[in-house]
Amino acid sequence: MQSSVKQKLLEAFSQADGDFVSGQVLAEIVGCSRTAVWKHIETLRNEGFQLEAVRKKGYRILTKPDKVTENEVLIGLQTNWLGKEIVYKETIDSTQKEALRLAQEDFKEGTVVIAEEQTAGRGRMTRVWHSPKHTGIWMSVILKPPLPPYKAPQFTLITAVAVVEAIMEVTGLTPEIKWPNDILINGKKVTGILTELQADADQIHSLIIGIGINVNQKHFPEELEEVATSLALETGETVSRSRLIQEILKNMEACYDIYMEQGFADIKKLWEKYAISVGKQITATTISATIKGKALGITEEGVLKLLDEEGTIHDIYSADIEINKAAD
Ligand code: BT5
Repeated sequence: MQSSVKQKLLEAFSQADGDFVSGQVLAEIVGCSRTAVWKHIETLRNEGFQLEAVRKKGYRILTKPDKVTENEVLIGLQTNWLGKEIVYKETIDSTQKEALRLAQEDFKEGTVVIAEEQTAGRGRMTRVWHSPKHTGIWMSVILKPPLPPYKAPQFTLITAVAVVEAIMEVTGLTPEIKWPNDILINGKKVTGILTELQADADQIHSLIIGIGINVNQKHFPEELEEVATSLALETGETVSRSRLIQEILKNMEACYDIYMEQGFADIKKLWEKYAISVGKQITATTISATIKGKALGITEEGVLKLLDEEGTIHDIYSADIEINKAAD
């Protein structure tokens, strides 16, 4: 649909202020047939508008889609530098890829790439991140902290704290963090974080922090049904994605500033407060081994300390963890 047609239709609905507009009137406004109007209405529905059609009355708008466009996020954003530049894409392969490209092009620290839909959203390693349109937050934040690369994992933890607090603020839910990069509600994954970096041996050039949040999905593909949830499923209400993005960016900026000024200690305390795995019996699956034991906590560098049954303490840098049923 041409954008001028869309604009005319939306203007007509906006003027009707929730009342019906007949197909005939819409056809005249747009300058097309009534059949063409019906097709345009279908297109709007596919874009997320809820439109009611009643015979002899016409069409009326029930809800507009919850948008995450640049303006929607910028208006009301309470940050000093984070998210002041938003790159919005209706559809993209992966916001990580785009952010990585922009970081190489010298886009400023704090630039955020947001997409309505990802066709090749990715998780860690080569895993797929399910990112359907109109329902989730799929975004990547470019940071350029002047730090050595071994500090990068801390940013996953900083981000997790910022996201948990934003979800609490916006929905009243109490999410929990599963080390290193999952946020769960009632044991199901609502958010995944992916931290990627460009660096040389001594210094980070840029950190690309990907955040994927299931916000308003009502269903998941079969393979995710048991393990994934959304904020809407947990609250029973639709949640504003732009408001949540604003809250995340505000928290992330605050956490980042605290971290750069005072180090990791305060963020670590918050992280431990929200983490479910600390003190529990877990199984950690790394690339090379599966280790069972008690999660003792995280180090200043964000490394998980795991005490196995023989009394050996392992440093886990990256793994998938499972909390064992017989947790103590
Ligand atoms: C993650 O990986 O959890 C990191 C996900 C990061 C996604 C964001 S979205 C914006 C940015 N652009 C991208 O392309 N990516 C980032 P990992 O821990 O490896 O978990 C991946 C696993 O989570 C998959 O193998 C599935 O089992 C599961 N999964 C996939 N999509 C999901 C979803 N929407 N909700 C919950 N679980 C999902």
